[in-house]
Amino acid sequence: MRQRLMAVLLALPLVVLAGRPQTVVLDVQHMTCGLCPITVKKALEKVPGVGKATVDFTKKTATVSFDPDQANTAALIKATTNAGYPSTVHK
Ligand SMILES: [Cu+2]
Repeated sequence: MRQRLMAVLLALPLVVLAGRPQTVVLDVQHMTCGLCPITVKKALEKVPGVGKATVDFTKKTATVSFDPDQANTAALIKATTNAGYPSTVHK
């Protein structure tokens, strides 16, 4: 009984800390060939907290869902920029 209570108490903070996933669309520059989106996707998915990144080569955008407690838009932009693809938030 006591052990179960302890387990519940220990698990609680994790539940509280887990933020809702947030999604952002980035305009990505310099994607000139079909392999570029793969590079951009990989760079984004390496950022801690990023769940899913999809890159649209035709629209030159990247749609990224991430945990706002671990990642933020600036970190995502930095990741694509470091990979050679500067990006900005799509408006
Ligand atoms: Cu390319």
